[in-house]
Amino acid sequence: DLVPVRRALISVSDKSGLLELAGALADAGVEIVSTGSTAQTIRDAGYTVTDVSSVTGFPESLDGRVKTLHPSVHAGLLADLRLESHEQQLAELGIEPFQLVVVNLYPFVETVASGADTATVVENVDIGGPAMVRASAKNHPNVAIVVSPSSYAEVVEAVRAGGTTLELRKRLAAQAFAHTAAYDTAVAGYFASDVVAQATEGRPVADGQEARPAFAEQLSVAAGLANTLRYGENAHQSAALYTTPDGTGIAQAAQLHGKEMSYNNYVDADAAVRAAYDFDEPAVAVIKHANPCGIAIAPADALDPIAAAHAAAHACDPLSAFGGVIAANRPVTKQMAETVKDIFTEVVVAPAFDPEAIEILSLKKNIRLLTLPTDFALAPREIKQISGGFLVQDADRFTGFDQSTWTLVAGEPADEQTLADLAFAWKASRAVKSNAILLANHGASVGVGMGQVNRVDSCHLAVNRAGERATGSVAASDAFFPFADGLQVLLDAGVRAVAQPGGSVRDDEVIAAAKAAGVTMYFTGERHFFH
Ligand code: 93A
Repeated sequence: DLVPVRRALISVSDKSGLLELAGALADAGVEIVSTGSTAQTIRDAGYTVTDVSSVTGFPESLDGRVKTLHPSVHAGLLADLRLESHEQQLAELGIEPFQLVVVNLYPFVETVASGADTATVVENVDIGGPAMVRASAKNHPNVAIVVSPSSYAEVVEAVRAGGTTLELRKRLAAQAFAHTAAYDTAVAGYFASDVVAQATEGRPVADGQEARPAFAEQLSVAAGLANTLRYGENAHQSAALYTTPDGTGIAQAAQLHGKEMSYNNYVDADAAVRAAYDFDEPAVAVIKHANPCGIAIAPADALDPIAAAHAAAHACDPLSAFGGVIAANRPVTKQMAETVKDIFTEVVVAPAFDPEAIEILSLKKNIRLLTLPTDFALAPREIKQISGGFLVQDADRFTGFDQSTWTLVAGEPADEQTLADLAFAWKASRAVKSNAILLANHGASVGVGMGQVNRVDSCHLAVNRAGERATGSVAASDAFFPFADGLQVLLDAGVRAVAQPGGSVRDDEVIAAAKAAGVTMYFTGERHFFH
């Protein structure tokens, strides 16, 4: 099964290692056939090369769109010389077979990542290259197909040793098909993301300039920008982190100190940032299992605002904060570090750390310290995998939050402090997994009910967590109360005001319950499910 190499076809966009390869093939007496700039590069280095146009008898045309797409090339790639009939037909047609094909494709992924316009991106969809790659890979009993400069050395060695083995050609064919599959996935993602953008924004996407998270995701998979993680959610699951080439965010946050980030660390740090970074005021979120066990903003008169916000967030549920992940949207101060150092904490993420804070926290060997600027580029869309595909949606953000659009549906209009607390609770509830009920007072959560499959249980959970602090607190619900029962749990606990989207068919019953308790209730008109 050894195939000696007499004739090679080389057509590469990435010219790294090309001259060493061409030199080695020339030395081994191999005839080299090549396309435009590949041929030029080889010729300039002093090696003999045959232009593909002299093989096809057809000029490279249409700005290079038609170079190798010709029977004289493809019959030479596809002929199975184990068959007498193929050998005979090639002879009749006057076509010489190839035994080695070296192709790498137009740099599609890199062109998109560079922010090029649509026309340039489309021009970088390689057609002739993948056709040669697939033809040669299909015909691996006769042809060795090389798609990466990292394979040149091995192939040259085989050529020198008398030919390529079937084992090598099969391995190269597998790489080749994987390569064209990844390439087409990136191309498909690029086109599909326009469709997604149009569907989610209700307007056509101009010029391919939209951000493309779905595409970026696929790009990074295609480009292999992956970091292997120690394991996944559990020790028996292998895992990796893929970063998007054009993005910033928790996946790219700089680590100042501590052990390697784990899969769960990333998930929780992402949730923590989602919770804390949306606030304009100094804010801290403490996260466990992607849910907040406390969120707080600093009181206006705090001397050390971020330390005060942390203390308040921690106080919400100190028991759950053990082993948590903390996000702060202001630099971590010495005072905050002094408190955090005594609480077992997995990760702290903040825009910066004061030098004393780093000094204090780095005494803890295991705590991971990450920096992420507050103006990091938020992914405009979110992707969730389901079996057989994935779902894409616009990210849920508080853009242009405007409390004056709320409707008072029960009780007296809230005073300024209550309105501020309701605004805080409402924003904070967005970071809580549904069904979410968040009780707050003075800019800090005092009880959080999360992730329950009915709203009544979430109300009980929030009230139980808050204990005595439920009395006089305000409540936010991420979605409407379908019945009055959940709200009644909050009213019985002494909640003084409630914000919820409204929109239930039983809104009248819910409003009546609030009125009966003399409690203020606003409809926000917007739901913030988070799963
Ligand atoms: O535009 S193409 O899709 N049409 C072709 O017929 C064709 N043949 C080779 N692109 C084609 N190629 C690609 O050109 C190869 O995949 C390679 O990436 C590139 C090499 O061109 P040059 O040698 O001119 O740099």
